Amino acid sequence: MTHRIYFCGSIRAGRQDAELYQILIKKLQKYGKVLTEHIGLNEPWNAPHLSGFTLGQEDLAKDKCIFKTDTDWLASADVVVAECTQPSLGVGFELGFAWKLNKPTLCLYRPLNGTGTAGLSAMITGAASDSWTITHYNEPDELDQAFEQLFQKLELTKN
Ligand code: 6IA
Repeated sequence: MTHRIYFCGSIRAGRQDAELYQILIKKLQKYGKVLTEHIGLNEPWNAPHLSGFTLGQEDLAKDKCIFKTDTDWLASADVVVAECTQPSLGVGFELGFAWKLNKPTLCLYRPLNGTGTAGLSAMITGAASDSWTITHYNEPDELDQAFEQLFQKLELTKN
């Protein structure tokens, strides 16, 4: 079955992990359609549906467009996967939105990344439940099993 996967990662909050996002998105594409594939691009603003945007630009009309597209995609997603290491308001917002909609969610965090934060927000770890998983890792290949489990569980709940 092809799942609709919403991947979250930092954009305006910093693009340090862009290459990692790309690797994770490739792994997720084995299981279905990643709606937010642009997050892994070196220049997401060059994605067809985003062309015309620039990183530092604040343009209310364009931001409203992004908000509408992303919240519609989130509502239609079967599962949400968020790389939470680079703290991002947008990712935090998306996770709150996903939580309210009871979306199966996997939050990924690299404790040894050196961003200088004191750890993952209590608002993310404290939401842990059967359908809200937090996985710590250091290298992307460590996630293969977590992804396999996530999608196996999703298959079971869908059938
Ligand atoms: O606060 P942040 O920008 O770091 O928020 C990143 C999260 O919000 C991502 O998971 C995205 O799904 C969503 N998001 C934030 N900005 C955009 C965006 N901007 N386009 C699509 N999704 C976004 C377009 C302009 C940008 C490429 C410069």
